[in-house]
Amino acid sequence: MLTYFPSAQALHAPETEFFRGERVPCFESPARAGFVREALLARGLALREPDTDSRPVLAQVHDARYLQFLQTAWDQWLALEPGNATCQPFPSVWPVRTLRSDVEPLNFTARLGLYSMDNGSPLSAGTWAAAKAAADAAASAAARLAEGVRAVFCATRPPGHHAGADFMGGYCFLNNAAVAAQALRNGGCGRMAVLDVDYHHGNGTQSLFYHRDDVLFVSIHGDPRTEYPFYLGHADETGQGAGEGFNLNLPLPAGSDVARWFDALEQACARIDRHRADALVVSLGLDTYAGDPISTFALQANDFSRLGQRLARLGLPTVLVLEGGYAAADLGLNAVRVIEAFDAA
Ligand code: OKP
Ligand code: ZN
Repeated sequence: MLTYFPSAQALHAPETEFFRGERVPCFESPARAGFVREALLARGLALREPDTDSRPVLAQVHDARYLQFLQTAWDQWLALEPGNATCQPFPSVWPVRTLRSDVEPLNFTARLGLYSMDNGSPLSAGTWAAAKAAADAAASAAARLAEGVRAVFCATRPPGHHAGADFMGGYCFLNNAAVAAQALRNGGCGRMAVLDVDYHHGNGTQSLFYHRDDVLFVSIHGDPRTEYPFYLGHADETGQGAGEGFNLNLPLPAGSDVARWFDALEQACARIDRHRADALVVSLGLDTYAGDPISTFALQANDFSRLGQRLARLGLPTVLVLEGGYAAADLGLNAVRVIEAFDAA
């Protein structure tokens, strides 16, 4: 499978995140990409650098003031105090209900909170460069599909599916899957489907397409009543306005077994078939793996082959975009299982 692997991913390398009240090494690390790279190269897959500037599509997906903030955030942080080069900014205040988000505060931490859904998306010096490169990979993949390529894998980080029009969250900054879907729409696909199989609900992607009938969003994930991102991803979220009926959430209880997960995948595929999409974008989170340190589903190695085979059977031009997956040492092999089974089917 044609695969994009932006070397700029390594530039996003914050050291720590908050976990159970403590600062711990980031789960979402360059090491993840290293294992993916090794596994892909070991299978003889060529890795490409992105070749398409995602800027025009980013301007369709994200708000201008958020893009401006994200691109300059690290420099703003350094401008406060040179010593900030060796520490990480975290938001500590958010404009929740009754507070205003239309006025951009002058205070940096207040701006960071305005553009964040949580304190779990640490920034580093190269965050913009890495996130932009991942979005460029998504735009590049869409361009290849427009040329007739059947399937493309974006082996990218940071992930994107929690990022909305004007906020970062859950290790995500730019919504790569939404960039791929929108770029495909721009390229002439009338109807798109996005299938999100990450353990966590893709709240950003859902919100970006919630009012639209041209991009169907389907997600299988841990029930948000107990699992991140908590505030979106319930079964009764079906879309709004023109988008009514074009959002399908399939939340599963934490700890659900493999059979239940594949039952949900069948429901998801049935809905995608009915949409008669011209192309498919898969938010390929691999944190449904039994060995994942922050998730509770139980997929085994061979289940990722089964997933790849089922995705291929949808019979659609497909962009697969890497999202989560934190059992880093097994991440590469699990990704390879999905894409090799897809190719073989
Ligand atoms: C991102 B993706 C606490 C760890 C949990 C939220 C999980 C983000 C998952 N700092 N943070 O969907 O794989
Ligand atoms: Zn996830």
